[in-house]
Amino acid sequence: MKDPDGFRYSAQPTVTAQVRVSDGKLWSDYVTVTVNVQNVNDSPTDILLSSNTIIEKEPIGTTVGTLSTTDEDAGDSFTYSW
Ligand SMILES: [Ca+2]
Repeated sequence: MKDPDGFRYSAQPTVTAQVRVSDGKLWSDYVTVTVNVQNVNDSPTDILLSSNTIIEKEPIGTTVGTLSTTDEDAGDSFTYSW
């Protein structure tokens, strides 16, 4: 069984399909099968900076803004580097 768009837990955690089997002579009735899609970690998709302006001559260590991240996995925590 293949999903043409790829299985995505966030879009559809279970996939249901109608399946019919043949012995080459006769077809059986349709049966419904359900596939449970297991969630895996996804990469963060965006980084936002709440403010990008600072007044000149502010002391070293002054906060310019706060970074936040978009990630579809609830509860993930993030580290930033540059
Ligand atoms: Ca993630």
